[in-house]
Amino acid sequence: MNRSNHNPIISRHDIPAVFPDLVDVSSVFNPGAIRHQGKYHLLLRVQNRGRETFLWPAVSDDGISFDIAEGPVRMSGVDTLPEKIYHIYDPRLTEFDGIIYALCAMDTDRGCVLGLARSEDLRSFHMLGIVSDNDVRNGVLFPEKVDGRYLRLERPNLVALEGGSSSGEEIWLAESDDLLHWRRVGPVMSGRPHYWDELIGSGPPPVRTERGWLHIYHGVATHFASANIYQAGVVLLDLQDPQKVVARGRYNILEPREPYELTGQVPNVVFPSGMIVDHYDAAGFALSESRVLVYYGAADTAVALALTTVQELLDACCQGGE
Ligand code: BMA
Repeated sequence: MNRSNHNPIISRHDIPAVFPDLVDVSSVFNPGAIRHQGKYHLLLRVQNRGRETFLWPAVSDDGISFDIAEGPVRMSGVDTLPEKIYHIYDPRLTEFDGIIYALCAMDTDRGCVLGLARSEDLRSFHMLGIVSDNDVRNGVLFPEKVDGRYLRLERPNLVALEGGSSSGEEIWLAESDDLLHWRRVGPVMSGRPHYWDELIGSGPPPVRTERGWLHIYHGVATHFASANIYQAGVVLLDLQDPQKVVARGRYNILEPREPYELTGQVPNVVFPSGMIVDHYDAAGFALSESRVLVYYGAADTAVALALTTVQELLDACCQGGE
């Protein structure tokens, strides 16, 4: 993928001050992304100096230059949840019938769970509830039903990282009839010990192409002495049976190299969380020559953009692949 010349496209200086909670914020990263009514929308993860988390909308005509909203989103429904929610973050955005759904990670006293919020305008959200078991992160909805069921990918956090946080080495498929109650179907893919993607988790929601579901994920190399390295890679899943991997690239497609990726709150991190394909055909398949915009968190500090095409991503799935 090619980095935008404007990177990082959004940094903490771009977030307007909102008194008293959000003045001189610490970071903005891991955005959800969606094209809605002809505009490119991001839902940014912003942290203030209290290390509290806010979701913050931004909108653009070209996908590169964003207008940041005056303030964070309004989120109703959180106070009525049965437990304390410390942070709502890393939203992945999907639209069904004009409603935008944000599937988010939420930190609770029993670990990280997935929360599902809905919005009609990307400014006000309503939290529908906790929609996963304990210790799950990186949930992404498929953009349409398959065999009459909603599907999602999710990542159980079964691996404890040094320093206390948890991660995982498997991405699972789950299904639902109503978006609220989910059943696990089975594992889709595992990390590859010793290589670039030892631990893995979904990036943005999968995209439908004629060759399969195109899916960008992140991989963590843990075998370096001082720091984990977060990179991005790509996999193709079967259209009818997304539990089946059709092709998986052997190489990462983006790794931390630029100063804004190497240095920050968490060094050595590129974390893809949003992906927008400009053009689809009449049947809803992403066109192979279409531009693709991939939004990622850089070092858990800023938002960056990488550009590619559907065809280049498909090619990358097969490069040296299985
Ligand atoms: C993951 C998540 C992400 C974060 C990444 C790098 O486990 O916590 O939110 O961007 O680590 O720190």
